[in-house]
Amino acid sequence: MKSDTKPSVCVVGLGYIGLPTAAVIARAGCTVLGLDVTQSVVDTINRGEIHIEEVDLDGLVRGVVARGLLSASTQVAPADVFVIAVPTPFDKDHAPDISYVLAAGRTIAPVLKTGDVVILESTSPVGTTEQLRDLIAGLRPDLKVPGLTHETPDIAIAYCPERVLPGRILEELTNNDRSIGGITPRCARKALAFYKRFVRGACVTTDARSAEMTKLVENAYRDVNIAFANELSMVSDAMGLDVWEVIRLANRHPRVNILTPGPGVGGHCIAVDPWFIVHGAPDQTPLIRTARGVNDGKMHHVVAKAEALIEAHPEAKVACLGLAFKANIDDFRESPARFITSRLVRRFGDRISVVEPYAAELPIEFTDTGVAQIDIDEALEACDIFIVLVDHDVFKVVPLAERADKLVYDTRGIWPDQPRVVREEEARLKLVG
Ligand code: SAJ
Repeated sequence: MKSDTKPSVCVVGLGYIGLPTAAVIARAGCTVLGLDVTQSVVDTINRGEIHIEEVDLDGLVRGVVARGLLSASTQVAPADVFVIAVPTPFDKDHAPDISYVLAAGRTIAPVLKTGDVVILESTSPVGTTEQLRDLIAGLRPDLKVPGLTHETPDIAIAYCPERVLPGRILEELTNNDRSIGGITPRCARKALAFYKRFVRGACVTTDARSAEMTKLVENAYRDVNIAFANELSMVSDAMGLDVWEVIRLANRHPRVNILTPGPGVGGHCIAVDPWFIVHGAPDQTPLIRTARGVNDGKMHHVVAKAEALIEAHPEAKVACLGLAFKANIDDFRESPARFITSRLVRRFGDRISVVEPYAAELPIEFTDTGVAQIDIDEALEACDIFIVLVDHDVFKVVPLAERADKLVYDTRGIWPDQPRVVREEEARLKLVG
């Protein structure tokens, strides 16, 4: 592939990362084939539509499909660059599952040709890119692969994780710095040349294993720091302190930046990726493992505290605010709010109503429970107890005048002006030591 021509690209996996990535690469003028195993996903994209929610993605996909720069298929075809963005879940023992990555390798191996670049983007345990390389070497003994030949390899293989935030994916795909880890420095250079076509952030080259670990470290760092905030919130409950006040004051220190307590850690990244490190070095990761335990334990703390509050007011109607795993998005995967609400519904039935503006309907576990999905105004009319589980903007803007008489358990600190009467209530309920 000569450097002045735009490479043809095949993006394997059209999910939350793959589809935006394919669309951004197409917008840069490359011809992109999106590959997915699900025919309905392929058909949706070929209609210029999308199957996931992400700000501005619909307009971008419609445009690049209309211009013939992006198309989707279940069948692989030759390309100059292959970007693998498939899921890497973990199993019940928190062991990473790279079967989708290896399946993608088996899919593209037959069509690889001299000069091609293979880039793995999926969050992966350290050493996965080398396993992908070995798989390709086994399937294509005719190709000289990097790291296994003393001659110039026929193809380049690299690892380049994304670090985008849902809700800001298109902006961050372009502007975030990226780590580009080559199996060899030549591989890193080939991948760098590709990313420079659409990435404005700094593209920092390194080796594949360091790039794999970088991604895991970024998310483990965040999980440990969220765990510190969550532990503070549980300590403050035990001591009858206002954790929001304590954090607000502590963060005025020039070198202290305590994150925000919540009802636990959701999503398929922060709650998952640290386990990849723990699984790789089980005896050297007590802190990372413990942080996971603190964040998962916070969900149970919230359930217990909410149950005590609700039990103490048998006549009260309860509104659970939010089911999403974080603010202002419609992603409910691994959501602490969803877990907590389902536990409260199991205990209190239709005394519980759910306010989730980003859900067209309640998730399946609420079917046949008699639980109503209402909006915030209906909740303010009908409910006495508010369990705030997600910091959606639409909840934040409720003025004190409309909620002053409510009993509020605010796990997100969205209403710092809520009267302290609730604190005394907690003392009466023996929620505080
Ligand atoms: N959370 C808190 N308190 C905080 C921050 C977050 O309770 O102070 C909770 C959130 O409510 C949510 C969970 O943690 O339940 C994760 O939220 P998040 O804002 O950390 O974000 P994700 O999972 O959407 O995105 C993270 C980001 N990683 C980092 O910030 C280091 C993003 O940059 C990554 O690309 C993404 O993981 C990923 O895909 O790996």
